[in-house]
Amino acid sequence: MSSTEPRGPVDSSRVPRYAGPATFARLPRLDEVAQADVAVVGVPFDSGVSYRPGARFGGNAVREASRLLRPYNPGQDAAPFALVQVADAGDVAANPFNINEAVETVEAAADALLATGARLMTLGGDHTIALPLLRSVAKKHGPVALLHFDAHLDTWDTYFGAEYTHGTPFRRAVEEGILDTEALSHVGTRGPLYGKQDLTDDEKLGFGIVTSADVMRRGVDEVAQQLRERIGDRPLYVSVDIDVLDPAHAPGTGTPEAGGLTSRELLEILRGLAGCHLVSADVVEVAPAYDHAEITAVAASHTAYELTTLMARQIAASRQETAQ
Ligand SMILES: [Mn+2]
Repeated sequence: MSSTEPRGPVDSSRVPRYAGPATFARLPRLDEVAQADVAVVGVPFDSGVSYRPGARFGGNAVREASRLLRPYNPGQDAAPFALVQVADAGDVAANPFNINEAVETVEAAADALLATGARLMTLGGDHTIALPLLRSVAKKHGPVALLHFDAHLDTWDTYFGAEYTHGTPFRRAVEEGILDTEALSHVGTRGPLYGKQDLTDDEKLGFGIVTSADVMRRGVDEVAQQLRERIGDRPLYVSVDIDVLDPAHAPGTGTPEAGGLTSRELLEILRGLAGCHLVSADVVEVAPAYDHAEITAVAASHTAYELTTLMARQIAASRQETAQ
């Protein structure tokens, strides 16, 4: 094997999938490869939650569930770990007692990983961490398009006077000018709000909303097509709060809402984003203490797999273009 060939997952025909260390998809660690094109990084931080805590354990639960992933993705007709080097970058050590310091730590860690040329596939952690991740990505790419899968808007102003919480990252991001306000979408939104003003405020920030009911009525292909048109060729960040899924598909999360997407709908919409310039992504809010039979962690691991595949395909395609 030449040094330029990606090092893939542990061979499951030799070592059973339940054996050995639980890196994401049984891939090598970042320190075992020369360079990674996609770095899977955990952020075990949940001090920004407003209801049930526990997402600090999400990243490792997703890694454990990701043992079941196989190297070929038929949904996208691609073998992502053969196309590019994907590696597990371990966890960011964020201060659980100081949110502002944790936000700075996550931003610095993301800066360091992006500087190596890798794109980030981040496993949360609560949704607070999307803000420092977006800051870092915007330093590299300028303001990015955002596709935000979530039951909630996460554009509230403050909670108990705190500006950095898991319900506020995207308001802060718009205020900081790190999002391209021509291409902001929430998908899967539902559930009761504090008032109609929440929706008006969100619209003023520039967001379009595809509700959970819209997905049901229009279908995944039409929704994906509309999202692709809105995103165009802009650099895109995708943030997936696992509570976008119905509690039947993701019980292990901090702020569940009835009437959500099925995991099949979410995965299919993501596959429909092929061709977009996905520069980094996160999957957050997996709280394993409320999970059953790894339902949520399995859904999250497949979500991260689809996102990783999208990045791998896009990187490989742009390399082929450059080579020609
Ligand atoms: Mn959220």
